[in-house]
Amino acid sequence: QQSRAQSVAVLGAPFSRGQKRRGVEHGPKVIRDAGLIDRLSDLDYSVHDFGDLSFHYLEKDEPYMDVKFPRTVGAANKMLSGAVSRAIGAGHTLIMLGGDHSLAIGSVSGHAQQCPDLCVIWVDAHADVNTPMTSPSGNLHGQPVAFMLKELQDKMPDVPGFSWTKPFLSSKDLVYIGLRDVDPGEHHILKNLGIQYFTMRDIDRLGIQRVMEVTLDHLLARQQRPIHLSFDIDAFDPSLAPATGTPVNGGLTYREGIYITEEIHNTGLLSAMDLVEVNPILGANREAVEATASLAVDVIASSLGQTREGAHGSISAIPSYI
Ligand code: Z70
Ligand code: MN
Ligand code: MN
Ligand code: MN
Repeated sequence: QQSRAQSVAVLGAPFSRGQKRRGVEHGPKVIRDAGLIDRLSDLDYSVHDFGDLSFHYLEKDEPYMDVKFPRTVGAANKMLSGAVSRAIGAGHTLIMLGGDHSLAIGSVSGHAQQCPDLCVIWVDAHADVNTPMTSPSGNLHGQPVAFMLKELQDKMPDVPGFSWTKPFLSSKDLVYIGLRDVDPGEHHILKNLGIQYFTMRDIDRLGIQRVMEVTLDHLLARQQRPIHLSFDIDAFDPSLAPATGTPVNGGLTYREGIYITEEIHNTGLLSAMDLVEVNPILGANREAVEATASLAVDVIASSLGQTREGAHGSISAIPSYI
């Protein structure tokens, strides 16, 4: 067990313009309502809840090529990037609550401003690496990784709203886990750049234990470095996480998901994480919404050191009758 950062910053990002379905902007509220802050405090962190950012939805924001709401998404991510950079610069481990996954552009870039040597673990049913030219939907939540990768720089047009950011991540410093809905253009990019990825089929073949071993070896064998975990709740099977915009059958089990986050915690290198795409409007009923939000809290708590075997951190917490 590695040392633990003493302080965690929680930052809500209630934003939905990276995709078409309303409701994902309420993600931060339902994740907080599921008890996030108390659960993190119970893990002996000092928790700094920075509240929610307030984003501006521009009235006039015409599509660029096929890209929807480019200036609105760009401005939101610029604001988020600054807030994430400041929180990490102040020494916190940062938890960003989305919101849709386009927010990872701001979150990861803000983290990279403070930690240029970071690596990224992207847990998702989707690869989110479409460029504006390959995107079948025009939705920016399917494109955030393309804005980050240095190797895609000459494939990226100048999308209005994004002049503040430059690609900062090498494709060898990224690993995907949980893929099962990859577009043709994305598959070409994954193969062409030699990106390390584990589909659900790979998890079936290798088991999650081996997947994590190879993931962490790939990213950390040559040097220890900060980890950014970008966790899309739709990586889980829809039976566990129904309240999300793009559920895809055959996802992670609860135990696979929690094993991923336990192993990341055990590196002692988690520096920031995103928990995105929880959409309470898309749950069939209150139980479906609460199950999804509660799962999100479990993922975050586990990433920060909650264990299934229990723990006895401080002697004073042990009852005297033992
Ligand atoms: C598709 C696209 C996506 C999340 C859907 C879907 C992307 N590849 N991401 N739901 N979270 O539109 O680019
Ligand atoms: Mn995603
Ligand atoms: Mn997804
Ligand atoms: Mn620990």
